This record gives sequence, structure tokens and C-alpha cells, in this order.
Amino acid sequence: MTKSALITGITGQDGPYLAKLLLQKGYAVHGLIARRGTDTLWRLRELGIENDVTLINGDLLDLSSLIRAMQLSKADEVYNLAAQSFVATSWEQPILTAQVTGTSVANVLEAVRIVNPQAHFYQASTSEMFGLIQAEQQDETTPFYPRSPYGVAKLYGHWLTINYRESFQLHASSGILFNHESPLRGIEFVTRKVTDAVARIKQGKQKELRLGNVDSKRDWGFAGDYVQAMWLMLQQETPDDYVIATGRTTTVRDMCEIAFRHVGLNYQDYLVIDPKFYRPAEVDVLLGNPAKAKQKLGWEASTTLEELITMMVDADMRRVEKA
Ligand code: NAP
Ligand code: F7E
Repeated sequence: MTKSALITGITGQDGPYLAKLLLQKGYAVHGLIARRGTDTLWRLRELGIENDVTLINGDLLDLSSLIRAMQLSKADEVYNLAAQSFVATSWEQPILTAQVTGTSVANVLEAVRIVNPQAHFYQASTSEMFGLIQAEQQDETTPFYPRSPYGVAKLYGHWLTINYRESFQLHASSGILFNHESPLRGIEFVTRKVTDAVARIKQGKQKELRLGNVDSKRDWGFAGDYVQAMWLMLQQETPDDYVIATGRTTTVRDMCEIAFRHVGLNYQDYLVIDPKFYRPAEVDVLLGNPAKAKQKLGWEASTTLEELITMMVDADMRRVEKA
């Protein structure tokens, strides 16, 4: 029998990669779509699956729309990827972030519990919950210390997922995913901001790149690898929480160096530090330990940072050329 999946956040970075994976596995894929922007479907189009998924109008803030989406999709698996996910914005819109990224998780879990409590549920948790890190390498046992309204909101969703698992025996799992990027990454995030700038500078359409804290370190992986871990979590007999990471951390500065070098440029000739991009509180370093995911899910990252960044630069070179 064909399995059915419902993805919230299908128009974001991860949604289309996950949708494509599920389509390849023979699922009927449904996506919740808030229809606020002008060209919200560009990522689904880039992966060539725009016409292969069923879109259902709805918003995380509206429980009735989520109940309707559960009924229409008859979902066996629900992936809750929707969020206000940009950390910097979370200081400018802390209450919206609390509602969309935090308490809305209760809406999705309630819709699952009310319509189909047998459905398997995935919550998009984040390494931002570790924030001011309490261990050099973070795993599932590391205490949380969020450093932004986004991190605080995600912590609510994370614990509520665990609570619904324990209270109602839902098959609810949380993936504590470290930063993952791709050519479909939003332009406001640092990797894509850099790869887009590299393409524009190389093609004479931009003169400099203005960044904030280039000393912060991130454990960056490829989104295409990370959606496989989401699916694997929901195929397990028992629900659980998993850290998904590469186990390598790199400064923003070194990531810039990789990106510029790929087109034969030196980042030092173009980088301008602009305090406008500093954050009120920073997460200085993140480094995940994905040992549990490897042992229990058989998952490990298969794309290096160099492969990821060059893939993104190449995609942006093509986009800038066409524009
Ligand atoms: P993203 O590109 O920012 O996508 C967010 C998605 O949520 C978009 O489809 C957006 O729709 C949707 N959305 C926002 N507000 C909504 C609302 N009120 N109702 C319904 N949909 C709404 O995020 P991503 O990078 O794909 O990440 C997926 C999830 O993983 C997010 O929850 C993120 O917080 C989490 N996460 C991401 C990373 C990472 O490094 N990428 C790491 C850990 C965890 P519009 O397009 O219409 O705005
Ligand atoms: O920043 C520094 C910035 O915005 C990375 C989200 O997907 O991953 C993401 O959150 C680092 C930070 O990602 C600029 O200060 C310097 O230290 O790409 P980012 P993030 O904040 O790590 C986590 C896991 C999530 O869950 C989130 O949803 O780069 N940085 N200069 C800059 N960052 C940006 N965006 N722009 C700059 O100009």
C-alpha cells in the first residue's frame, strides 16, 4: 500500500529534498503551504517535483488548518519542518518566533493526536539548543543552553515532542540537526550569502562581501544527506532523539576561504567586517557527535564541506550568469 506523508515547511530548504526522497520511495507526498510570498515554489521547481506533490493550504498558527491537512493527506508520517528559522530575525520578532517555531509544535502534535495518533511524527530540533555549549562535542546527553529566542522556542518544541511521546505514546522523534546547507539554502544564511557573493564578485556584479562574526564555528553538512536521517528516524520501531552532524567544525572565515578559492579569488581582498551583522548573543562554536545516529540508524554524512561549498558556488555561478 502507498504510504502518505505530510511535510510542513515544504517550501523551505529541507522540505523539497525530503519530498524528493519520499517520492523516490513511492510515498504520496503532501505539503502544507502558507502561500505568503510571490514565488514560494521555486525550490520544488529546481528539484523538478513541483507537480508531483499535493499542496494543502494551511498555517502552523491555525490548528484547524492542521487538522484539515491531516484529514486530507491521511498521513502515516508527519514531518514538522516549518518554522521561523533565521536566528537573527528571532531577536527582532521574538513573539512571532515563539509562536511559529515554539508553541505551534503543540498544534501539529494535537492535530496528529486527534486525527491519527498512529502516525509517526518528526520534529525539526536544532543544535541551536546547545547554544553556549556545555560539552566540547555535543551529543544527545549534553545539557541545553539556548542563546537566542529561536533556540528557546525550539527547546519548547523539542521537549513537547518528548512529552507527547511519554504522555500519549505517540511515535514522535526529534532530530537535533546541526547546520545543513545546499544550493536551496535561503540567501540570508551565511553559507549562501557567501556563495552568492562569490558568484557576483567573480562576474563583476558585486564589489565586496560584508559579514559579522567570522570567528564563529559551525558543524556544516549537506541538507540532501540530512533528510535521509529524518526518514530513517520514522522507520525505527521505537521513537527517539538523534544528533545529526558531521563531527567537524570550521570557522565562517575558513568557509569563505574555500568558497573564494574555488573561483580563483582570495577572500581577504573582498571581506569587510560589518558590526551590523553581529548578534546580541552568539553561539561561538558547535560540533556534533553523530555516533548514536551511525550506530542505531546506520546514518553518516557523506558530503564534505569542500564538496558542499563548491556545489553551492557552482549553482550560484549558474544563477548569476542567467540573471
Ligand atoms: P527554512 O528554509 O527557513 O524553511 C522554513 C519553512 O517554514 C518554509 O517553508 C516556510 O514557508 C515555512 N513556514 C514559516 N512559517 C510558517 C507558518 N506560520 N505556517 C506554515 N509554514 C511556515 O528552514 P530549513 O532550513 O528548511 O529547516 C527546516 C527546519 O529544520 C526548520 O524548522 C528549522 O528551524 C530546522 N533546522 C534547520 C537547520 C538548518 O541548518 N537548515 C538545522 C536545524 C534545524 P514560506 O516559504 O512560505 O516562508
Ligand atoms: O549563521 C555568523 C553568525 O545564519 C552562522 C539556521 O538554519 O543553523 C542555522 O542557524 C554563523 C553565525 O546560521 C554573518 O553570527 C557572520 O555565528 O548561517 P547562519 P545559524 O545562526 O547557525 C541552525 C542549526 C538552525 O537551526 C537555524 O535555523 O555565521 N555570521 N556573518 C553570519 N550569519 C549570517 N546569517 N549573516 C552574516 O552576515
